Amino acid sequence: DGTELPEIKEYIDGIQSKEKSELFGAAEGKNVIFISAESLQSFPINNEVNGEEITPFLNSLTKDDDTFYFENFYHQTMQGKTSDSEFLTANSLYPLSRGAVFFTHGQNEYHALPEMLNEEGYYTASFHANNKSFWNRDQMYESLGFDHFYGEEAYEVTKENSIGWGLKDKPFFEQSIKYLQTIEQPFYTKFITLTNHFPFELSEEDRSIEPYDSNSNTLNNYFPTVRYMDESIEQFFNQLKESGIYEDSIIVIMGDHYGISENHNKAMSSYLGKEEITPYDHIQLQRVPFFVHIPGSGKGKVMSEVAGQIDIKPTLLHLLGVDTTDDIYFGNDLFSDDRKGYVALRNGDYISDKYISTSGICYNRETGEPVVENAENEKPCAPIEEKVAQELGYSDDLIYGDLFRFVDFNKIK
Ligand code: GP9
Ligand code: MN
Repeated sequence: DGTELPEIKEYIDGIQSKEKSELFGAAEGKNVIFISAESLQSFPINNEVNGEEITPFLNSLTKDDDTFYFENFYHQTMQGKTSDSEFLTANSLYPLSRGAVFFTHGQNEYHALPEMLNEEGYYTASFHANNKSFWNRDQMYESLGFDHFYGEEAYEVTKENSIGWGLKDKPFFEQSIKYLQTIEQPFYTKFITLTNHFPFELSEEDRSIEPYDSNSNTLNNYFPTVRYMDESIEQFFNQLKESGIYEDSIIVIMGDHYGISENHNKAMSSYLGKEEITPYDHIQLQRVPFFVHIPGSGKGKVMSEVAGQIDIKPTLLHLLGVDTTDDIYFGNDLFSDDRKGYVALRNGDYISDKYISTSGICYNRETGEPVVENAENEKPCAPIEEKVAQELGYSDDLIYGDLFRFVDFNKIK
């Protein structure tokens, strides 16, 4: 019956940013083009393989005047993979520790980003060239407030333009433009890429760089498919410019989750030139790129604060000038200075400005050295550990109890 809500709301009140950031409303009325980049981690960004750049286009965005690039941004997904990243992005709630919330709680009441933008007069759609019921998207998208889902049947998929999981990213973006040109503006659209998915298959003709050479074919083949995705995003930017959509839009790019699991640590350590991948390194490898590109803004820069997928909903809503004071969510506006200062991972590990807490060890985030406990420095990671456990618990309460049923957001407004 929602009796837990006041306590949860009080907690949330304590972590929300109180000040409006300087960028509040900076993209008011603009279209949003959100690209969910399959399995893209941060380590290939501004890095090389066989002496060649892996992501030349994304690298150029990290230096671009109109782009904010978050270099310490973490994915927070669990077993629900892409769907967990979608859940985090839409709701600023945590996914579940087991299973996929898209399947288990697809019929809950939510107060998601697409629904909120709907109320602001936005048309909302998701584009993904896969079976509509994969991850129970068809059902969950309705609960999240998407007006339309352009699934596999909206695309011309042939043997020639497919590989691995389906339609290749270049034809995917190319074929999406005609839909973008006809839907009502302003729109919020999400594009989910597919080619850079395990096991990272790519035909010779689509390969612009050579694989890496190690004992892991997964890691070896990851680099050419990451490059292919980078090229597909560059091509999409150009097509958006040609079709006149670009000027009135902001473009957001996010890596959905890791692509290279810890099973490939040996190959990964050789690529990174390290003796081994420590628990600290493993957490740092959970960084995924996050870009916010605002054409003509001129304010872009590299943002080094710790951030995560939980922060996307309030960040985007504030950019679009939507007030979220009475909303229920666990992230922060990444452009506000008043943030909680840590990113919680679903297993209770966390990254704060100062520490990384994982496997029961408290690391100094800057140096990667375990923090030495002494009389003045007793259990330095413990206070935030407790907050993280509490926060994950509240998020679970909201989902398991379907508590959004008991909140009348219209009344609050
Ligand atoms: C499937 C695509 C990939 O539609 O989103 O899913 P993943 O395996 O990454 O969760
Ligand atoms: Mn994925």
